[in-house]
Amino acid sequence: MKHSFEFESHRDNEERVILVGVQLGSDPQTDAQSSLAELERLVETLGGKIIDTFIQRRKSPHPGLYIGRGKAAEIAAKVTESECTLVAFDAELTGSQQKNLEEALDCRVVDRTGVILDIFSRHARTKEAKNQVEVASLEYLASRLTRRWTHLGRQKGGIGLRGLGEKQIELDRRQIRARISRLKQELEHSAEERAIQRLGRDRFLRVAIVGYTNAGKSTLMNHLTQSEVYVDDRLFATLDSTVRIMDPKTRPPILLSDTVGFINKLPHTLVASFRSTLQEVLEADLLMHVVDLAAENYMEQIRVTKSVLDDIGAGHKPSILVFNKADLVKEFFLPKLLERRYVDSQVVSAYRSEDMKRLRESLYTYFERDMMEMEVNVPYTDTWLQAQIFELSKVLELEYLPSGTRMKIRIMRSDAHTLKLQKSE
Ligand SMILES: Nc1nc2c(ncn2[C@@H]2O[C@H](COP(=O)(O)OP(=O)(O)OP(=O)(O)O)[C@@H](O)[C@H]2O)c(=O)[nH]1
Ligand SMILES: [Mg+2]
Repeated sequence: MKHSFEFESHRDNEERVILVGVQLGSDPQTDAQSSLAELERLVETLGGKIIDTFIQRRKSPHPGLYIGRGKAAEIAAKVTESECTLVAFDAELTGSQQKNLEEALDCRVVDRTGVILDIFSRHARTKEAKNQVEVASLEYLASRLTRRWTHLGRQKGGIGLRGLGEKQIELDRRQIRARISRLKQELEHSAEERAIQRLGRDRFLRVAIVGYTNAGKSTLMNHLTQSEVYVDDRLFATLDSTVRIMDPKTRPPILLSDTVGFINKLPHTLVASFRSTLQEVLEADLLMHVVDLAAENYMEQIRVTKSVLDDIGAGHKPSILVFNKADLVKEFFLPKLLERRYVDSQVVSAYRSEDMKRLRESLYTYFERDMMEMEVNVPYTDTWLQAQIFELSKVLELEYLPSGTRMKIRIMRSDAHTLKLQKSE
């Protein structure tokens, strides 16, 4: 009986993973425990089974092994005893640290960046997202090309970019560089296409939904726009940016864009290669920063999101904070408290239609501050201007006079300026 149970739990391809976290004295801001819990979710997203967890407190990383020798020996014993197939470090390891650890532990080793890159490469759907992830992954692998995967590779398709690694193992650095530059050229091309698409949306008001992974960005996007963007309770469900109109009736129309989620220690190569997707964020008129109120460390998630926004140059953008998943919160006083404490914030549940209505209204009110009321007289011959006015402004009154159409409108100041509208007498 025991034998068959053992057989069941050792399915082919199932990674049996030991997690290792290090609380560094030099970095008291991040709490190793919650960071490790997050790595656990990341590894589980990849189908790994966690069999044990280790945490070590150190002043600074050991140059050769990251962790201390004693700790390494302790983990090595556990690896053998538990038939572990992968040790995942909640850290960014150098290529040589990773190699030394694999020797010391006699087991494959992956770091946090490798895990995140693996999730991204599995979740990428469009050609552009796939290329972006491949560039980031190749850059990561280029610095750690060794033969260790052939030596330790007993299973296929495990965690940590092995698919890509095995494919690339025969390639030398020069070939990798060549592939990276070809991919970058393709990405350049996609970026140009994106820029052209954006041009067409130039006059619309643009809100970019940003926030930590799994905060509910896609769900909010769906409920605010009544559309169907892919939602999943897994990390990094969305890797492409999607743009939708919030309510076809408002003038000017408000566009929402959903984009890739952020995470603590988001690999820099990823941020760099997702630059064109993140361009949507840079060009938005307003950021809607979504926070998962049900996450224990939501304050930390706010901090991380802000620092990624700073990194990509969007730190100065006007933003509103949307605390989501209020339906999961038991403290009934919390919503009031948060809304009072943070200016321009709102506590919602994406599942409550009254909350979505209120959020839509506050987005609209936000832009109303920059709108003005004016009366214009448009000659009947100027059909282009008339069309623009109908597209971009809310027409309050309309009267056909011999000299043209007299309109009372509400319009964004900037649009009135670009259309060179003049108040009629
Ligand atoms: N209870 C509750 N669950 C929510 C709410 N909003 C979203 N969720 C759930 O949270 C999970 C993540 O939602 P997504 O919309 O995929 O999150 P995301 O921010 O787009 O995540 P990534 O694309 O991975 O960055 C899903 O299981 C949703 O159903 C909410 O208001 N209340
Ligand atoms: Mg999403």
